[in-house]
Amino acid sequence: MKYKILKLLKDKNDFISGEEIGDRFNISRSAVWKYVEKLREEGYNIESVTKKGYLLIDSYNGFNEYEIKNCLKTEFIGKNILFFDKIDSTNDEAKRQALNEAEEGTVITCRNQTNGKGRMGRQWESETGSGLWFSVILKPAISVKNAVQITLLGGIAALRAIRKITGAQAFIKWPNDIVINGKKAVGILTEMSAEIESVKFVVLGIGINVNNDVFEGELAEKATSLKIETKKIYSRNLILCEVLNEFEKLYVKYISKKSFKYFVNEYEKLCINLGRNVKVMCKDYNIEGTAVGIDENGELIIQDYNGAVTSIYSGEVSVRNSDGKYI
Ligand code: BT5
Repeated sequence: MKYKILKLLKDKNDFISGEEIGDRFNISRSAVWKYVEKLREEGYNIESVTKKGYLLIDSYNGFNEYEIKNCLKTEFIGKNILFFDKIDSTNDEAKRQALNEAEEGTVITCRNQTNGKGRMGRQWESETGSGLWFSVILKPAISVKNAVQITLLGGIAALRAIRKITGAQAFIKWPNDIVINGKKAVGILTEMSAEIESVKFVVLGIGINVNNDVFEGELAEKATSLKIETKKIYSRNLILCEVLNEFEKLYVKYISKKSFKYFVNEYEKLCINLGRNVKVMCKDYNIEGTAVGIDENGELIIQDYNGAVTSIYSGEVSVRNSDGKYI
């Protein structure tokens, strides 16, 4: 019912009285008021004026399944959406759902993520009501070593969506960040369950700082949001739909071509690492050099200062920015 009232407010685009809404849906005026309160709690800015009724001022902070379904253009990604007001981690929930036979393309998202995860046990700060935290369950028939390519496709999809919606000069920092003006706005965490060599399922988790106003502590220096960078507020519904729309196109092509090589060109153009000095911390060793390309497996190609060329499959990368600082 509350979303029927929301639709009415949107369509009307002007004041509408509680009585008129009540008559339309055969509910009392006090029931209308309760539903309007619920919409406000979800972030909708609805004004009420005596004798005039209710007016929807803006919907930017409203984030829910109803709005997402309205703007999604995909065939299968996000057809099944599990929307939570609060959840520990959308990746953890996605893994639980996948183990419970959730279908491919299932999307888990939430308003509040209480235990957002980064890589290697790190934390992902998921402030209430301002960011977009979601995970997609995928069941690609790929080998374990290729699963990292899903992270790269997720990066391209998120980047395309962010550039299209915000116009921000965003870049991918291989392998799992998107940065704007040298600060991190997006983090991606891909996890999987595998049997010997082949993947059973992959969970692609993406965190986008959308309307955050400020970052504190250690994040003050290194994190940013779309709002901080562009001075505008964005609808998380719209950004989620756009990322999923883009991701489905990429994923369908990836599955049919069975290779990452068709994406290398675009990835290289979007990647901030290339041509820059980088320091990479891998599991057992560190490398410093110039990032010279992405190979057809999605690995980062580095030429060290002795001229030796190595490809890195995964690692912790710092890139030297134009001001000489590493980001
Ligand atoms: C990542 O890890 O960047 C992966 C983040 C993935 C988050 C999504 S949200 C939806 C899904 N559900 C989850 O539980 N996770 C995924 P990593 O490269 O390890 O970076 C983590 C580091 O980024 C932290 O140690 C902080 O320094 C920094 N960080 C934490 N929160 C941040 C934020 N909101 N914005 C920017 N940087 C952040």
